[in-house]
Amino acid sequence: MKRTIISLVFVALLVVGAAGIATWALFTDTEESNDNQLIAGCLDLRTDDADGVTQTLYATDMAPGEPVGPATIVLSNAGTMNGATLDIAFSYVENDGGSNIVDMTADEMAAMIEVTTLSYDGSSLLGSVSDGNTNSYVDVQDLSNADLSGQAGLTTVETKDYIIAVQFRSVIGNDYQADGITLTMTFVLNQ
Ligand SMILES: [Ca+2]
Ligand SMILES: [Ca+2]
Ligand SMILES: [Ca+2]
Repeated sequence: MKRTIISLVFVALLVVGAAGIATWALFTDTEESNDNQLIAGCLDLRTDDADGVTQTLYATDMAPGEPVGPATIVLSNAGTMNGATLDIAFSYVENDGGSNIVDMTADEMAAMIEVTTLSYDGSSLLGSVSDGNTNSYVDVQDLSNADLSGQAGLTTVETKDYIIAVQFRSVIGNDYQADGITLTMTFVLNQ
């Protein structure tokens, strides 16, 4: 319910001064505001217009040199408040296939998956990822150590494309057969 109460207050002041006696009559208009609601706005980050997407990149039986992607995720903000910044983070866990004679670690496998495209809102992020494992190319292991926080945010009306493509390195030993990882990409929208 929304109410507005208006009251008229008659004020009479009697001022006695050296110059004599003056009488002041003033009307004051007071309005009251009721039912004030203070409800926090919200940020609601969406990936492809949903709360989370799975299997953006999916490849089994990857062969040396095989590209995967590019895959696009459309990021949007379905909340009521604009988001000032967006953080992007990566993590992975081991997810090996069967008949794995030599078990390479998740880190070793991630280092063999080169990131060939990584862009947000039309700008490449590859330059922001350092080659931490010094193998001379940007790979998924590097992504997991990269600080990609503080990207431009999302207002409630805009969408921005996030694009990623990877490629299994073409020169890779047989020990990597049947090894695998599951990569998780996390997007956080901040006020
Ligand atoms: Ca493994
Ligand atoms: Ca690297
Ligand atoms: Ca193996």
